[in-house]
Amino acid sequence: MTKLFYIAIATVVALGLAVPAAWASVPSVDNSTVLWVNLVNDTTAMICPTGDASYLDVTVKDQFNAPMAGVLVEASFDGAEIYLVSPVSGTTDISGHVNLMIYGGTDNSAGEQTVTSGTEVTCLGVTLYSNDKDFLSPDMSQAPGSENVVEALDYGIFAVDWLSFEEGSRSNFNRLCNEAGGECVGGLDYSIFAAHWLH
Ligand SMILES: [Ca+2]
Ligand SMILES: [Ca+2]
Repeated sequence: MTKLFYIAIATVVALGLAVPAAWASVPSVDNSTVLWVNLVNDTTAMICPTGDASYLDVTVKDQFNAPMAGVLVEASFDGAEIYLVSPVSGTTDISGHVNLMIYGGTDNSAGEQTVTSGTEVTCLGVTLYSNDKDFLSPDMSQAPGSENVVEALDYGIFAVDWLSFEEGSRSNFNRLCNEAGGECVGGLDYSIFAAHWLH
């Protein structure tokens, strides 16, 4: 009887130690997905202070391919020219899903070319996604009075770039050229800028 008792205790202890380790749920890079939505093209994202442009669609699953609900997901940007209104983060729903809206603009005062930044998405210390993109924004000026709002100073930059032939221009919002006479910043880009006016 005593021997059986010790065997039982030993079994419980062994299981007690092994079970939590085996069942601990951690985000799996292979089973999770991070997708850009509303990109301008494959290499270019657009951000706006009101968050109505490109965003990240994230689904977190663990090593057993089970959705991880209620976990914090964060996105960070290493480009010095990215000006966020607020941290980009969110908590997953019961399906392990969260949309990370990006509220922010860029500082394009250094030159006409657009800015490039790395994007990293993490959950519970696990990096789910890491990649570079070119970032466009109608909020191109972060000068005093223009921080994270699309207003006159941003329009001033757009006006300087108007009818530019520079394909990589900060004001080439649709990433298309040859709109009329071969220029890259034209009426369609103005329409996009106007749609974000005072955002
Ligand atoms: Ca601005
Ligand atoms: Ca264009």
